[in-house]
Amino acid sequence: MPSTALTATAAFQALTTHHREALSWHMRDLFATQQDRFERLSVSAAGLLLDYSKNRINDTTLELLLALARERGVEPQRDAMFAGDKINFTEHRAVLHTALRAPRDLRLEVDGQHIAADVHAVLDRIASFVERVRDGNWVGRTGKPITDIVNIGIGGSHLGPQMASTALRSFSHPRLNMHFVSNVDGHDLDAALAKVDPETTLFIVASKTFTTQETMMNAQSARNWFLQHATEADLPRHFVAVSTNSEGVRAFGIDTDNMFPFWDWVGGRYSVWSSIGLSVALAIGAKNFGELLAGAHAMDEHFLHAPLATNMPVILALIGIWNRNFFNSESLSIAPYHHDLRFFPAYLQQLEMESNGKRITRDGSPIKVATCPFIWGDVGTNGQHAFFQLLHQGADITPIDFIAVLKPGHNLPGHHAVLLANCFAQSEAFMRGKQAEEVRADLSKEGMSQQELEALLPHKTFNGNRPSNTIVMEALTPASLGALIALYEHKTFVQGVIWGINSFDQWGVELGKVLAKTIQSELSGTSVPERHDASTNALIALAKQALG
Ligand code: G6Q
Repeated sequence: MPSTALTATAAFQALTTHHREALSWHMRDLFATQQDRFERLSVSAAGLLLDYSKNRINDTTLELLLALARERGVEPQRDAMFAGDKINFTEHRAVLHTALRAPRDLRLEVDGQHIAADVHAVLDRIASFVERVRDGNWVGRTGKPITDIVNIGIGGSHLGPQMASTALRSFSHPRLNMHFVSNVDGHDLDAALAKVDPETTLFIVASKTFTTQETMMNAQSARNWFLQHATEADLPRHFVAVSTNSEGVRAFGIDTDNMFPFWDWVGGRYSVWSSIGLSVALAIGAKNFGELLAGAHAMDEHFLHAPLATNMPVILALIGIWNRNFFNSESLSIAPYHHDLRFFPAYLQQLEMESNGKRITRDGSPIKVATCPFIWGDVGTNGQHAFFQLLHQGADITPIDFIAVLKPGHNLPGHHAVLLANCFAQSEAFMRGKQAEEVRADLSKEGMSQQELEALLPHKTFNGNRPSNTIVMEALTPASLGALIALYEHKTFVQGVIWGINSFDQWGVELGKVLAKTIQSELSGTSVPERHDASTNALIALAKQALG
């Protein structure tokens, strides 16, 4: 593990010098002078293609970035993660989401636990449960098959299941409607309960710790709602749990026979591959869930064995470092051109921002450079009619990851070609821009007066030179989605290694879990709290008055 500060490394310093030169480049010229730029600056792996040619890079940039990856120890740290070393040292935990999608014959033992045997024993249990629900043999209390699944969980126990179930909608069982309840705001659960029938609904209480306030409250309220229509004896047919905490599950009143376990070496935001993915498996079936795991495993194998120079997660990470630490891009926009991927930006928001939203390095000292950019975005083409204006002409330069799917999952003629045309046209426009001469020519054709033309010119000119990556897949399938998620997981890991931070703890989230407790007790008490500032006291008083 490197102990040198990132900024003191030879590679970082060389990149700083090189960046001064890069400031004068325009990507239009780079494309004009390098005919094989796409061939040179694209890579394929696990059914995905990454086109990173529309970035402000040349061969030297890549060489220097790869040298940085080597100097920071990406390869040995990657190997340590896969081998089960306790790289999450602030929580004394191994980080083994890759083992969740490894084949049965993986030989890996951690703390005396034969990892693959345990993983596959749970996967087998999930498969048999899932098939019983899907084929109608698991019935509700009145003998009717299950029609609705309500996943109750938050954060890592919600975003992955919701994103993946939605993404794989066209693989879903036609009888099963999926619902996802996360927010402690009762409107969330209320809206879901309004849509379901207690006779045919299965609730999954998904919580690694089984202590998370929001999930426990929602689960309790769902249980109370259910018991208005049924008896305690009916609970086992309608409530199952996913957790690492069997005591908590039992105390809540769910039989541990109906609990699907996982392990402390699975981080919440990396847990969709574990039992936390139960709702996904119910939606798409055990075989397709296996395909999702296989797609991720294919990306794992690529990440583990491909040379750094052709290693897709490594390259995606290094491009991000170049944009963040040298061009100072504060955010990264994610633009999936597929409606079923609409929750993917939010999923990545947690994956990257919770993993790398840190400013203290592994040796406890503050980092001297920026770390994770803000991750945000929305599906194309919707974003084009809203925030893309800023991406084209705003004062900040925001890199974009476009995600394009070549074949649609529907039969509506015409739509998909229009969708893809928009995706490719946008990345081209961000790269090329529109030069003053082109604008002038267009406006002259319209017969505009010279004076008006000159006044309009700066507004209609686009500098371009705005970077983007395009990730392309043939079709949105369980396997390609698995590979896509794993790509970003490993990208996140590589960036964490380069920044020298622990990507696998989340003390800010833990803080959030306790912060509200003081005010909550004050809200339910009788006296007006006085220990806060005037603003907070007044807000509490308002809420107390309203809540009665
Ligand atoms: C994920 C985070 C966080 C977590 C939720 C839910 O990496 O730790 O988002 O997943 O707070 O936690 P539980 O699953 O324990 O309810």
